[in-house]
Amino acid sequence: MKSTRIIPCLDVRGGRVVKGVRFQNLRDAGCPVEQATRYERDGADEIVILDVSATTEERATAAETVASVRAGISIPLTVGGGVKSPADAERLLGAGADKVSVNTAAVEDPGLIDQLASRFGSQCTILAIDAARDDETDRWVVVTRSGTNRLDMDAVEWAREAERRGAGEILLTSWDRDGTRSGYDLALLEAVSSVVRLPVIASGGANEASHLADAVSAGADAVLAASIFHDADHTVAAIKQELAELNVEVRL
Ligand code: 0VR
Repeated sequence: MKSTRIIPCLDVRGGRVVKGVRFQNLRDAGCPVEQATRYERDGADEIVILDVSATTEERATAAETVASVRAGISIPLTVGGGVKSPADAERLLGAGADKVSVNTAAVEDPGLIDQLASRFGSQCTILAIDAARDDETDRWVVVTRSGTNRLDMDAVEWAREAERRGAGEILLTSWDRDGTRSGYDLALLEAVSSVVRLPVIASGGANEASHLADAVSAGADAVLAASIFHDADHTVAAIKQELAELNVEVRL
């Protein structure tokens, strides 16, 4: 049985790690290189860097941050945030990213997924979906632009379209759960992982090992977390040990 990947996420702005709740009230959460090297040492399987810069000057340092994190770790590195074109992806892959995630730009131009997959391969092409629960219509809708733009677009259908277009993985973030430490949106994970064959990375809401185990039971192939690792409440090693005790297959 394939082991579940534990993936710390560094939301980065202006060269610093930041963390908020539902993508708002971002506070400083340290140095990306220090965090990434510590996570690798503690047993992280992959690292995701998400450039959540709001302005162009904040974004300017993104490729430098990727290169400096790359120099410090050897585990797979995925980078996303503001990727709008194959040229953007090429710059990040050139700076040392193994995979690139696209979110808002792919919603606005779904053909970007096909272009990235055909140019760099599906294994480099991650579609990030930020999804918000819409109880009125009993579905999850896609949100973009860091959650400020709520679309009349079914998140489950979007995941299926991304698979058809050649995405290699789905990074599925619950906007409702992001930063709340209330657990992943398990119904969302089940809804998406039951209709795509792609690996699904659970994201948003993790607070303890049982949340990560629940996400795996709901169909996640990998679990991403930011808050719990940045605030050092839990080390990656301790979380992996607890997951093993919960009979979740992890690389120890
Ligand atoms: P927690 O583990 O709950 O902290 O969240 C993990 C994951 O959801 C976040 O690190 C990441 O997806 C948040 N994303 C965005 C953002 C953060 C700030 C601004 C924008 C965005 O657009 O995804």
